[in-house]
Amino acid sequence: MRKRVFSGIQPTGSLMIGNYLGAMQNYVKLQDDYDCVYCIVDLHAITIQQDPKELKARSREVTGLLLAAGIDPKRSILFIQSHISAHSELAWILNCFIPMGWMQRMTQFKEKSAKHREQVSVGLFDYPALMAADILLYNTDVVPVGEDQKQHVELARDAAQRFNSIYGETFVLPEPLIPDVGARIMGLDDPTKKMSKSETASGHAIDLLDPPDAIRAKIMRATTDSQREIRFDSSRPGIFNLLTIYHLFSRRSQKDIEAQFEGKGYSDFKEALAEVVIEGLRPLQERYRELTADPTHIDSILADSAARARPTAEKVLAEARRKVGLG
Ligand code: ATP
Ligand code: LTN
Repeated sequence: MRKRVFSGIQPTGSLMIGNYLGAMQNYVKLQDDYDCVYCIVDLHAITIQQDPKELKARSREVTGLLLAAGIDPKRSILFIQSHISAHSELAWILNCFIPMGWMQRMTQFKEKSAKHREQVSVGLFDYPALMAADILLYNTDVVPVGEDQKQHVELARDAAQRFNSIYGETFVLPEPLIPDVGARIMGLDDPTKKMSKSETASGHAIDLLDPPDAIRAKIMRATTDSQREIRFDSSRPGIFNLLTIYHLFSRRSQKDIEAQFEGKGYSDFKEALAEVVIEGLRPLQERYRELTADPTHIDSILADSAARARPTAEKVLAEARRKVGLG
């Protein structure tokens, strides 16, 4: 039997190259060797207030982009979290086993609550319990994510272990899978901050559906430093981040890239980077346009996938309910 992969992505904004390089590329590759389940986590998205129409449209857009990137709905499952109510129900049960102290250590909550000070919901604090439910419902072995989600996957594992030690073997213990390079792409406008799709500053992220001119403009304006050499030097976060993006899109070695730009200026490098990103995204953008030409296509894939995911989720939930003594 193949091992199980599960991952989730929030419909909170336009998917951008950080999501692509940190997570989506791994989602696609893993399909060859694992049984994969990918989820558009709209229940996580509402931990921060969303416009209802936009949330629904974004969920379809994210689905279309995952398909365009190479998720194959015949081999893998791709569904919307709120279509399977077991996620909310198991999250409640896990809530009752996760100590407050574990949640209080979550760095994403600290960062997001500082940013959205006026509307920090209980849901935002509790976000890792819902994420643990997502993962544990599908007997997940491996969770491909960017660096920022490692702590949450570890919490899911700890929650599973705690439940199992009280009630006996119930949940499979998951492991995070984080790429060696590209796990933390930084903002173009501020290379000390993680690139994030919900950040609205116009020069911050390259969206997967950005037209070539927008990509060029954003890269040409990207923050670098006042030095000259084009080298992979992690103490120079701006140029290091741009070089990492070049490396991942061009699939060329770091040594080759440094040799190519030896003696050249930042603007030559940025022009070349823009072309590599434009060409790298072109096939995905074309497939996205084809896929979305028929507006019913995506909804039918989502309905079919949810129907395939539901039996596993319901079985695991029933087992957890029984162990706890519910019903
Ligand atoms: P938001 O800004 O709404 O929190 P996000 O951009 O962080 O969203 P998520 O939906 O939370 O995106 O994450 C989807 C996947 O992309 C996760 O696996 C996450 O770790 C990964 N990811 C997000 N940002 C980056 C980044 N800058 N570099 C690498 N991977 C990233
Ligand atoms: N919290 C994650 C999204 C997410 C997820 C998951 C990732 C929700 N449930 C389960 C992996 C497994 C994020 O913000 N990227």
